[in-house]
Amino acid sequence: MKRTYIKDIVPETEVKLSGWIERIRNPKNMIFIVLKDITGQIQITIDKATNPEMTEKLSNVIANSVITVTGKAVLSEYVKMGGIEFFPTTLTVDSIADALPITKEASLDQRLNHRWIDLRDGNKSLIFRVNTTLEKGIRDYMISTGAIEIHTPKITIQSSEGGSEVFKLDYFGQPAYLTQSPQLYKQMAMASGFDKVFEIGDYFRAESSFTNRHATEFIGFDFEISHIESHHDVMDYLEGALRNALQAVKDAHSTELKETFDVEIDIPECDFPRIPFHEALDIVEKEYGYKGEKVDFDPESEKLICQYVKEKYNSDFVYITEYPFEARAFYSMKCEDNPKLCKSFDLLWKGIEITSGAQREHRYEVLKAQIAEKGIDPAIMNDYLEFFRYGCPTHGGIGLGIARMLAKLLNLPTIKEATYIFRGPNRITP
Ligand code: AMO
Repeated sequence: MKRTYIKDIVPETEVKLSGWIERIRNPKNMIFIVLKDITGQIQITIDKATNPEMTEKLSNVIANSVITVTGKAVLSEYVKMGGIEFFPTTLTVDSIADALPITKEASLDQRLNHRWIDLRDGNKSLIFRVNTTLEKGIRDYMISTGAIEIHTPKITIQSSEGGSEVFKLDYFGQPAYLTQSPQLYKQMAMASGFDKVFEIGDYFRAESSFTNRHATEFIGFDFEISHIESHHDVMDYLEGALRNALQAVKDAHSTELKETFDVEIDIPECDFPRIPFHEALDIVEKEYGYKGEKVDFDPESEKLICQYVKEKYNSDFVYITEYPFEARAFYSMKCEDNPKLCKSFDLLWKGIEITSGAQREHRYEVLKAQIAEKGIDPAIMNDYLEFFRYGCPTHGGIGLGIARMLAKLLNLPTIKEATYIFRGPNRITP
C-alpha cells in the first residue's frame, strides 16, 4: 500500500501513514501517540488488551522514533486534533530514537551543532519551503524574460572580487581558489552572446566575520544582461524579479507566514527609490547626525538611510548608486562625468544590503587599465581579459545573498537561521 500524508486522510478509509512520534503516552490500558509528518499531526489510539503485539513493539519506543501504521481514522468528538483518531491494524517501528541531545531552550550554537534535530522543530521546514518559492519566483521571472540558467565552475585560478578573502586549494600541485562569486564566468556568457543569464549557486568567502549577515559559504542569485544603456537597466530588471518572487511567496504562503512568524508580505507599491551614494551620505549626516565612511556604506548608514526612505517614500527597498570606484571591484564601469565614481549600486532592504550590482567595463583596454589601477597582477587576469578581445556587448548584472533576503523576509535574527547548514569561520560541521 502507498503511503498517505496526514492531511489527505479520509475517515473510514484504509490508509498507510509514516511519520515521527511527537508524543507517546503509555498508561495502563491504552497507548496514545501523536504522529507527525510534514503535513500535520494525528492521534493514534491502541487498545493494549486487543493488540498485545503492537504493545510489545512499542514498549521501549520514545518520542522522535519513526513508525509506519496501517488502519483507519474515525471521527471522534473527544479528539481535538482534527476531530479524528486513528486505530492501527498493523504497526512497524522504523527507527527507535535515543533521548534528544538538545531541548527547545538550547542556544543557537547548540542547535546548529545538531542542526538536523533543530530543523525538525515545528515551523523550521516552512523557512525552506518559502526559500523554495522565493527561488522559484526569481527563476520563473528570469525564464519568462528569456534568460538562460547557467552553472559556473566553483574552482578557479583567479579571484573575482579581489582581496584576501579567498579559500586557496591545491589543484593537483597548482594553486587554485574557490570562487567568491560567479562574476567572471557570467560575464563570459555575455561575450558568448547569451544575452541574459542567471545562476543560483554557491559563493565562498574566507571572511573572518562574526555577524548576523556573514557566512563563509552561501547561496547567491546572480544575473548578467547585455546591450544595456546603463546600470539603471540592471536595476529595472532586478526590480521585476524581486516583485515576482515576493508575489510568489505571498500567493503560496501568506496564511502560514502570518500564523507562524506574524509576517505579512508587502509587494512594493512604488518604484524602488535610487539615491546616489554621496547624496545618501549627506542625508544620513543631515537627518541623523551620523558621519559614515566616505568611500563605502557602513551598517549604521545602511540602517539610517533605510529608515529615511521608509519615512519619506514608504519604501522598504532603496538603491544606493554611483559608489566611489575606490570601494568597488575592478570590473565596475566608471562614470563618464566623474571617473572617481562608478556605475555600481547596492540594493538595501529593511536596513541591510542584500544586493550589489553594476554596469561592467567591457572595453578591453580600459578594463586592463582598471585591473592595473587596483594593483592586481594582470598576468592572473589574462584568461578573463581574453573574454573582451573578440567582441563583447555592454553589460551589467547583480549578485544577491539569498539567506540575507530570506532572513529579512521572515524577520529572523540572523542568516544562520535562514541557511540550511551554516558555514562560518568557526563552524564547519555538521
Ligand atoms: P558582493 O560581494 O556584494 O558582490 O556580494 C553580493 C551579495 O552577496 C551577499 N553576501 C554575503 N552573504 C552572506 N555572507 C557573506 N559573507 C556575504 N558577502 C556577500 C550580499 C551581497 O549583496 N560580483 C558581485 C555582484 C555583482 O556585481 O554582480 C559580488 O559578489 O547580499
